Amino acid sequence: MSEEVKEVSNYSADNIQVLEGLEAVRKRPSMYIGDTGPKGLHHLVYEVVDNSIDEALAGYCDTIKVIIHKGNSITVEDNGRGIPTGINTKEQKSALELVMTILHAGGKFDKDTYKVSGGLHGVGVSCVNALSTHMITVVHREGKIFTQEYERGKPMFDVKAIGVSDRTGTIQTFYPDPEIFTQTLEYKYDTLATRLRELAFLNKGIRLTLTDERYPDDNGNYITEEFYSQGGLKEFVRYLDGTRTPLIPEPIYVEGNKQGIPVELALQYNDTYSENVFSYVNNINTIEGGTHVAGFRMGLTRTLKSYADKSGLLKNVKIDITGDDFREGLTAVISVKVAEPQFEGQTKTKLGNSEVSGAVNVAVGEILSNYLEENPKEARLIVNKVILAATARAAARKAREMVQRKNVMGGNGLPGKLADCANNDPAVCEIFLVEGDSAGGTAKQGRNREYQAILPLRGKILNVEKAMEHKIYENEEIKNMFTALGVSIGTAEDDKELNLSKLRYHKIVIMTDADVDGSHITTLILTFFFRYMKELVEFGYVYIATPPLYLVKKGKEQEYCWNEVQRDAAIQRLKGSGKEDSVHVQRYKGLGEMNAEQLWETTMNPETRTLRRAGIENAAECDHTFSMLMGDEVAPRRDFIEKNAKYAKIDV
Ligand code: 0RA
Repeated sequence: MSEEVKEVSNYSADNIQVLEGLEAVRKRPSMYIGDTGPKGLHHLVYEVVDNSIDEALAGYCDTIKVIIHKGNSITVEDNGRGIPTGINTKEQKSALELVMTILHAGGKFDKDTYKVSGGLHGVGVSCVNALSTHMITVVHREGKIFTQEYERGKPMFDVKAIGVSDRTGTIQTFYPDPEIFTQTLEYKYDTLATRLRELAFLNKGIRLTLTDERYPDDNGNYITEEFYSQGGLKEFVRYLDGTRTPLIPEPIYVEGNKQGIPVELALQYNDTYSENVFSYVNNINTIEGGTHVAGFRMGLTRTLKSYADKSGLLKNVKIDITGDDFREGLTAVISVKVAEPQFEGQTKTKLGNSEVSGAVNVAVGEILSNYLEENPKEARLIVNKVILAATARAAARKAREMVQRKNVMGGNGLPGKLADCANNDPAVCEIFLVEGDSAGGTAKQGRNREYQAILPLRGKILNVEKAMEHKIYENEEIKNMFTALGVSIGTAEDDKELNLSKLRYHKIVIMTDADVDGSHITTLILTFFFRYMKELVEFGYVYIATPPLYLVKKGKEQEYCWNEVQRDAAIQRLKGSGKEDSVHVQRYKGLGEMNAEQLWETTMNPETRTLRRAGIENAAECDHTFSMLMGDEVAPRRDFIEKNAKYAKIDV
């Protein structure tokens, strides 16, 4: 939260200027909800849900329903006590009206509630009200139904009773304002579902449902899902690991209050080599980590090290074991609730409160040392895994040094397969990673060689989810990618930091066939970037090309189509009054079926192409997806590909 927001709230505490408060939100919405793009739009929902979560955490609510209506308005309904509707004597207004029309009003009417939820910006429901053309609040409370409605944050009438009720709860419906959300008003089901699923894991026992009324099926039924977790973070860890093979039967789990700080954490080791530690403070994903993560690492290293020493398992081990080695193949989630969190860092998602470190350190130490004492068989599995990690690390360092050395050689060290571009300003340069030599050839002919480079990749690239680190640095295609991109990795023991200062292209475009094999290869390459060059994805350098699926032709007229709807429309258009059989439809099975000119025109020319940018919207969900796509089980992968097939009529 920025300082300025705080000022507004302190100011309004003793001198409430309702309209001015909400006008400020409308004037500078990004200051309150981050941005006015899709992120900010979805943030409105989280803001309202957070209030209901708070009511649930206070112990008064166990069900929260979210509905996406036709036209992209949203309803959030809970079965809590209902926002108080009585008249606040000081302001001579209904408490409900104050909550809905004053920045940060929520907490002031209920000082006893330990407010632990609250989204990243934690600005309250009045902001949602300010940024909606219309908002309707309905409260069931004290045997009655109360309501009030608003237009762009301004009450349309005083709070009024409109009926009797035998339940309690709050129902909020809002219509995001197109004057504010100019980019899009469209809610993404999956985005909301992912956040509600996450909230369910983080707040066990709360039932969250999502219903989408926009696209009923043929029988008029809506898509609806319920998110509920009894096991909390233990189930979250299981979910994240998806189809990875666990090392010990059950995640190690602890929930408790340490030094006055509620700490919940779960951890499991699996048969991969990557570390996946996710952390939350007050239900907010702390992407940049912070004191709670530091405490976790200290506690883990300290406890495992001392157990390993004591148990004699390290007797014949000559190499040093580092902190990293204790976290290879580790999946963990840490969730703490902090009364006054200090968020630092670039994205304000790094916890700064020093007192939290000790609390988590103690919590993980206690649970882990008990576990190791009571489960010697599992303890041995874990320690042996750590020793293996330390051994492999030595090999990996050697392999990394090889890649590094090759990079240092400069210009002539570039891979032979790379058709480089003439320009050497990374900001304008693009590299296409193309599946197969033949498509690579077409792309070389079709490209603009001034600023477009082509790197053909041979067949399936290594599945980095399943390979040990040194194998990855020894893989030919991967080495080629590192050298072509000009990216290197630190070779110091504990420094695997990516060096992007010599990155040679600011657009890295994955270009594969529009079929199942192609999307699998895209996923493999994305997995590699996600695991080994995450920053490239985070900085938005990675793109996916979208080659067309069809060419519809009649005489000299022709249209490219990317899906069946476009194809059928094109057929209709070209058919015109003429005979249908004069229209010819070609289905592109792969990039290789296009000639150089066609590939340029449809897929590579910046004027006409569509690139999809790869992004990490939600790191935890991303991890789950990758583990599932790259894991051993075939069925979930097939389901996912079928569900997400960008290309209809995919041949699975
Ligand atoms: C303050 C006091 C009380 C309830 C709430 C806030 C409340 C707020 C929201 C927002 C969404 N759902 C909510 N449910 C409850 C109740 C005080 C009392 O009844 O004694």
